[in-house]
Amino acid sequence: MDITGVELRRIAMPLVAPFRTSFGTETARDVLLVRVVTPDAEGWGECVAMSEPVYSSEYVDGAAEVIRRFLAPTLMAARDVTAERVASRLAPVRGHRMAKAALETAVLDAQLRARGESFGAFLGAERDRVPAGVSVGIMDSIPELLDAVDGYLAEGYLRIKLKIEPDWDVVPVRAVRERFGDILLQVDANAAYTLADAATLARLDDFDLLLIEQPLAEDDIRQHAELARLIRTPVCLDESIGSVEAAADAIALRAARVINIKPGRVGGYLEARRIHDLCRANGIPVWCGGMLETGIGRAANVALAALPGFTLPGDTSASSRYFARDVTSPFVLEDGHLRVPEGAGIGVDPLPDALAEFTTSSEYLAAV
Ligand code: SMG
Ligand code: MG
Repeated sequence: MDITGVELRRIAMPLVAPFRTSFGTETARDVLLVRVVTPDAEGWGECVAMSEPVYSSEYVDGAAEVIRRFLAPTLMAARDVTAERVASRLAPVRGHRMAKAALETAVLDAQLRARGESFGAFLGAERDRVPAGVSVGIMDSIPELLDAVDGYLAEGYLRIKLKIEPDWDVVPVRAVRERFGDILLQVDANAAYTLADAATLARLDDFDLLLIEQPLAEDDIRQHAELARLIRTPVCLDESIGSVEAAADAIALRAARVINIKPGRVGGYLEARRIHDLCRANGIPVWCGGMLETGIGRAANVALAALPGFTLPGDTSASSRYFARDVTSPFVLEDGHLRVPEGAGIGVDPLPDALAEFTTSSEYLAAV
């Protein structure tokens, strides 16, 4: 495939409610969409970077700039681009995995659309629907939190994840466990603690959590191993796992008993599948994370989550969890599950009206 152009489209999507984590509050999702144009087909990728570098070091303006200046020109200068060769072509540029993932996903989408194959079939999906979990932000009060969880359970979500931070941990977890009984429950700290907090985190052992996600800083793999020896709740890594190598280290060091796979964080769906394969071979359960994706990113995530090693429900929620209107036809809960798209490529198309409504800027980079 030769790439004749790359469109960078910025959209601003209002959230149905503010989403608060240990690192900040989101009220709108500022998304960079990448459209790759080839003579045979077009493909879409969604960059998961946030507006500010607070989840990880990447951020939307930076991702757009590295694609514009370095990544897209490199790919457009190459002949016979395939998704399988994108990572090695882009390897001279260090880091910027979310930017690279968006571009690689768009290339893969174009490649699969051209040959009429779905993401699920390509990746090795073994299910036609996946169980949906939901991530519940930090709230101002316990009654508000209980109302939110109650609403999500009524909608049919099969697993609840509570965002935690120091002073919003044991009390909300206890309240949710006492009120809702035997639900699948887990927590995510987004790196808000240190090893000095081990005694507090050990108090969560009483609540039969599926896992605690990323309690410590991104670089602290060894300290996560140390923490894992001090608490009974299984430690799951998110931010720390940027590659299959990092996943192998975390498993070998016993720093993670569970891994959250986010294709954007690891450089794309091909690396995500490698991590899945590694974890499966090592008996490590994985689940698909979320970055408040629009239907474009969500479609590909749902396909990935249908692989056999994804044995825990993911943060693969319905479109309505975040958006009153999505840019594709919405993902909806059916009996607590989302249906894996079957069409070619990601299997969904942006709706021109919705795209136009949310677009804040667009630029087209043409091959020279
Ligand atoms: O897409 O449902 C989603 C978001 C799930 O909690 C979620 N993501 O650390 O796992 C995580 C966070 C990162 C984004 S928070 C703004
Ligand atoms: Mg997380």
